Amino acid sequence: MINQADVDFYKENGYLLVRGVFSQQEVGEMRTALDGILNRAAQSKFDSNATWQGDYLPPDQLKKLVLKGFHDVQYQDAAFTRAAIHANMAAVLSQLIGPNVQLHHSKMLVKPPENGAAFPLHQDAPYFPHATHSMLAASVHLDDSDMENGCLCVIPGSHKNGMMPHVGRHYLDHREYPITMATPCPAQAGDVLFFNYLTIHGSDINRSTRNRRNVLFQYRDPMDLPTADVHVNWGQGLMVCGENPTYREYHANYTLQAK
Ligand SMILES: O=C(O)CCC(=O)C(=O)O
Repeated sequence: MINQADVDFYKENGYLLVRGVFSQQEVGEMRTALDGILNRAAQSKFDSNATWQGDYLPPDQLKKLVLKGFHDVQYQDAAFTRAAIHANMAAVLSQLIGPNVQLHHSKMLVKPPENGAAFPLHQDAPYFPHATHSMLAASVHLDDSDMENGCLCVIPGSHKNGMMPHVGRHYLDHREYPITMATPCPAQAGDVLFFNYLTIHGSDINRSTRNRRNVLFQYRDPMDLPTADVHVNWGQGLMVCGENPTYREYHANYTLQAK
């Protein structure tokens, strides 16, 4: 899927867009699976709007925004289990992370038309810091995305600067790091944007009449251990066949123990 020049690009820039990782048929299956999760969540007590709160937008604008941001989609539908371990994904991951790759968690990021939520620029590392920074996100595009419908944007090379102070662990100071300073990464359905968890990234509001549906998988080298007892999730509960008939949240109850 990728060559040494791509690996070098990732190392230098902290991100890599890989085209056509998933076929249009596979994208279709994931869209259907995602609709199923949205429907089951809507009928449960766990339905919610996951739009990031904060001072990065005026309150009247922020309150109109919607994000369906449910976690661990592989617990809900086996289409995402297949995606998480897809041969093309594995081929890229083993070149970017190494021969051993472990799923840390996943989430769906559905920005509905016209009022789909924004993500102010941030790193993912403060949410789940690890010792050797092997962690990366693989954001699978289920729709064509561009600046109009809030595509992902990155600051190339920013992963080299280590972990930075975030406002309440959420995002960087938006006055110093406006979304406009990042490089847009437009992509097509089936493409995957890989970016290191230290790479500064974010996305703008979906102002278009189109959906912007992404599913993001976080992976790491299993030898890269967490340095804080946060977001601990060893990947238990994978759906291997069929669907989870009721929408329910699952949380691992692990604590870190020093040996
Ligand atoms: O999908 C997006 O637009 C951004 C998602 C993101 O930055 C995150 O979940 O950390």
